[in-house]
Amino acid sequence: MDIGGADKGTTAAWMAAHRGMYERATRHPFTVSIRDGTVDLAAFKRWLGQDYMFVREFVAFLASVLLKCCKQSDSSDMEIILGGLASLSDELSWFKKEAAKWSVDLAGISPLTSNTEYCRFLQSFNDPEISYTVAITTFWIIETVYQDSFAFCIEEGHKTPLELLGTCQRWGSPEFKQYCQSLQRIADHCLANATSDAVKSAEEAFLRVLELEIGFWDMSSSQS
Ligand code: HMH
Repeated sequence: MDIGGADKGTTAAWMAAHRGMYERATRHPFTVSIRDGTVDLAAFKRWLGQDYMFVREFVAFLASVLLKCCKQSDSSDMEIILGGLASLSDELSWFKKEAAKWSVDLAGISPLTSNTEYCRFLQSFNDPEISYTVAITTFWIIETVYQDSFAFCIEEGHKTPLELLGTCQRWGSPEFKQYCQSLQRIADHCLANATSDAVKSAEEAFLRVLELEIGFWDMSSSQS
């Protein structure tokens, strides 16, 4: 029984408080069209090329999260972040293989506006003044938006085209969900011990990620 959120972590409370924004990010017309089987393949290819560029920037972001973690946290956090960083190596190979399958020329792509904006946000975490708490919370919500979005594409009743199932399983798998839940536990633990200023900054970063994710899906669905 939940009589006021006292048994929930901070992150779950934010997800409830900002439900509308969270759903705009995780039930976006673009990913819902994958699930419905009505997805425009040109849009999917645009997403693929842009996300490859994003993930390359995400590697550097994660390196900055790892660095902040090493400076102030215990080793169990470090192992999870390091595992995440290692799996991005596999992810970059996956993007190259998938791009070849769809004839997307990764070398010829330049970032569209929303992608550039998102990458700039990721780069801002290089600032040592940004705390580990804010960084790990940001990392958690970035991964969770993809987990929730793509898990929906393989949930019961989906009509996801066969050739897109691999993509959806990459982020929609039970293993990826567990990984996101580990990140959530780390974030909640940090937030429970953080100053109110740090909690406020982390909530702002959470909302900023949702906004940037919506922008990224919008950009993928229609080139503007
Ligand atoms: C835009 N957000 C975006 N791309 C991704 N690959 C993820 C989140 C998850 O890793």
